[in-house]
Order: sequence, then C-alpha cells, then structure tokens
Amino acid sequence: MSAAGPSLEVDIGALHLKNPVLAASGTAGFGREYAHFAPLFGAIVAKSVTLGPRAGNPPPRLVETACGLLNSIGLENPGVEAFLRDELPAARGLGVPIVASIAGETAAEYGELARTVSRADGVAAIEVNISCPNVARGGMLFGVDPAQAAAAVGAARAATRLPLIAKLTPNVTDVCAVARAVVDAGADAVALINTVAGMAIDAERRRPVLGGVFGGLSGPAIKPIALRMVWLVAEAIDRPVIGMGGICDARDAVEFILAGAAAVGVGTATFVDPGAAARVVDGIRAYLVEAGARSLRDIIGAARRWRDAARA
Ligand code: RRO
Repeated sequence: MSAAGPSLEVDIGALHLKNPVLAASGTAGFGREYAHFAPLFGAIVAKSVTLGPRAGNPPPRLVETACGLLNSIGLENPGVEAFLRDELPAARGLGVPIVASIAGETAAEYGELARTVSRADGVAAIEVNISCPNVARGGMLFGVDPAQAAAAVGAARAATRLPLIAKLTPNVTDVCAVARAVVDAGADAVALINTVAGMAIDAERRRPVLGGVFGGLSGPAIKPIALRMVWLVAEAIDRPVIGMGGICDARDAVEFILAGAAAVGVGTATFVDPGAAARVVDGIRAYLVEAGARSLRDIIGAARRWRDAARA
C-alpha cells in the first residue's frame, strides 16, 4: 500500500485502468453526456455502434419492473463513421480511456467495424457486443452459439491489434462454452452479463408494454444471475473477466470482484444516481483499507478460495 492508500489499478489485457469501474455500454452515451463524472471512471464503454445509422425500436422502449429495468432500444446509434467524426473527439478529451463497442449483423461486419474503429485516434479497446437481445439480425444470435461467437470475435481479431473484450449474453445454457470459444478466437477479456431477455404486459390494455414486445432486463433483479456466471466464467478461462449486472454500490462491486471479476461495469444504477460509479470507486477503496489489502489484485477471486481458507 502506498501513502495514497491501496492501488485500484488493474490491467485488462493491454488496457490499463486506474480503477476497475467501467461505465457499462449504453448507459453513458458516448461519454460526452457524462462529462462531469467521466474522469472518475476506469473507462467508459460507449454505446454500441453499427456500420450504418439505426433508428432503433418503436416506443415505448423502457419500462420499470420489480427491482429492474427492461429496455428495447434496438441498437439506436448514428453509425460508426458519425461516432468517430462527431462523438469520439469530445470523448477523447474527457481524460479517461474510451472503449468503443461494435455490433455487426455478420461476422464480416464485425471485422469491418473493428478495422474502422482502430484507424481512429483515441480508442483504447473494443467491446465486441455479441449479446444485444433487441435486434432481429446479429446481436444475441452470435452470442448464444459458441461457433458464431467465435466467428464474430475472430473477424474482429483479424482486423485490429487493440484489446478485444467480448460482451456475453446470459441467455444461454452454457456461458462457459461461449467464453472459451471467444478466448480461443482471440478475445483478450470477456464482459458479462448483458441483459436478461424478458417482457412486460399491460393488463389494462391487454398488450405488451414495449414497442419491440421483448426487452432486456437490467438492474438489481439480475445481480445473482450475473454473479453466478462471473464465478463460472472466471474459472473457465484464463483471461480477465469484467463483471456487471445490477451493481448499485461498492458492496455489489466487491462481490463481483471476490467472485473473480478483475473489473466491473456500472450501468442501470447510473440512471438512478449519476454519481453511482464514483461512489462505487470510493467504496471499493474503503473496503480494501478495511481489509488491510495493498491492492485490488489481492482480492480478485478471493471468494473462490473459501474452501482452502476453511481447511487452513
Ligand atoms: O440497444 C439495445 O437495445 C441494447 C443493446 Br445494443 C445491448 O447490448 N443490450 C441491451 O440490453 N439493449
């Protein structure tokens, strides 16, 4: 521990983070919207972009559920060229690494997106989003099948030297099979979980609430699902895991880190409190001080060692 307290630094492949708290994709726009809080993050993961602009799904696109939020945004974004031209220059000035997030309809599109994004100045890493639940083509269809997931990540890998983070869906039987497949295809890290497929029905109007009928559930309701999957995947692969799903405070984040996550994403909590991630960073530091840990690295996966500790 230095005089400044325990180190929160962590490396996700070649991506160096000053702290392990990332703004989850889709919840901080392209960073500019979040300028006031941005410097506090380890990194900002931008909203996923596609080759061309997308208008997204019909409204309503958001509905609150018990302890959660269902979204059916439908990958609304201005397209990769507009992201690089109109958004990245401002985001770059925020003083925090910007992770671009890409979503293709074919494996070849993932390659093209990765190539295009890598040519720009100021992208620190690429999230390969193979887990959007709200589109008819691409998205989660890649992430539910290990071979398709590997094809998308492999195409991106062939097109860039930037660190690649594969974003996984929980809507699968065997998340570890997908995690292993994307690592074999060249992912430097995995992030999980994306949202859990769900829906809401309006009993008075006798129809689905969301314009897109189905949506993706986020928020505290999904935290136990996410924790289990992070635990499983951290054991299955020898790459860093970025854990997310319902993290609202530092205690939640620490639980993910103890389960094996090297970093965490904060997303939906930001809609309740834009300062949520800053609170999480401070709280992780306080936890480390309390635990007498010198560094975040000392506690990554610590709960995995509970059997050994019980025996000792
Ligand atoms: O835009 C969306 O509807 C969306 C995306 Br790309 C995603 O990855 N996860 C999600 O819940 N919504």
